[in-house]
Amino acid sequence: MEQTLSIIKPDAVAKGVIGKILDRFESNGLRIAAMKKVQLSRQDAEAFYAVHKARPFFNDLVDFMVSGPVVISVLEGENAVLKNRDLMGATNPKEAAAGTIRADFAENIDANAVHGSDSLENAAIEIAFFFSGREIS
Ligand code: IDP
Ligand code: MG
Repeated sequence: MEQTLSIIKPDAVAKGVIGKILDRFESNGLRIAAMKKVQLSRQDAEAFYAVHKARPFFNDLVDFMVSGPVVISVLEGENAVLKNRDLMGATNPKEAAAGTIRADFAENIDANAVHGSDSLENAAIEIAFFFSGREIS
């Protein structure tokens, strides 16, 4: 059993597709072990995406992530990290495979509907960033 961190980004929350995206997880063997809807502060977003600090898109990414509320969840299941990445599709929705969350719900690489941890190691770091142990069950 693995756990991974998912964020439904501001574009998807604003579109009203929280339920449709959560259904993709639950219908594909990923259990929701924790969940909350949050308005991130700039400080939160900068710290969460610190690995991308040197990238040219960092400021746009932070602006976007604080542009509205997000839904953050811990997903649990077999191969949860990779399974979530498969369900999400490619970073650029234009390259995302048919039937993936990004192909179905995202507009462009800036507003691409979801975040998912990219490794088991980063999943543990990202889960601890947003949730205390007693919030996960
Ligand atoms: P991921 O979300 O698929 O793991 P990362 O490379 O970790 O993709 O990038 C984090 C986020 O930064 C992406 O989801 C996307 O919103 C944004 N991003 C990545 N590359 C670009 C880019 O080339 N232009 C604009 N935004 C980007
Ligand atoms: Mg990433």
